[in-house]
Amino acid sequence: MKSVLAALLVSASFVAVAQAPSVKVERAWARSTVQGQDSTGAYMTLTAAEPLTLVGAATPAAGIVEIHQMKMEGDVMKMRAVETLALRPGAPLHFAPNGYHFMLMDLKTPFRAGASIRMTLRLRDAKGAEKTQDVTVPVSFAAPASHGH
Ligand SMILES: [Cu+2]
Repeated sequence: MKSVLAALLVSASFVAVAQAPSVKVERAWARSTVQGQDSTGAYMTLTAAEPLTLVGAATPAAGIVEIHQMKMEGDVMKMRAVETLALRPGAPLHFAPNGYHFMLMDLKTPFRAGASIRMTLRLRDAKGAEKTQDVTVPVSFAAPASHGH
């Protein structure tokens, strides 16, 4: 009886996770690399349905993933690491080459255009519970065609 209940609980939580992606992920892409290059950037637009904090990301394709921000300081463009990023419900957060981006370092394989990598986003909800979300990120030389610009 106990094991049946446990099995029911496990399948119920599995269904809940599968049905409720924490964040809508759009326009994900990672920049292809040239020979000898051991870091690159990954970009996407994240829209949360509830207040969430992005606390990190990981991918089997890279040893290190950091959240970075490009910012003008005076007349110099600087890149710095950001520990966490708040996602406000319904407000898209854009990761792009000239702003926030995922910095993928210690790459395990070349990033070839046309391939894709898997990334896992680590998120924390308002109650402090951590969850993860898997994202498939296509690799390309440049951002995918935009919407009507
Ligand atoms: Cu960076």
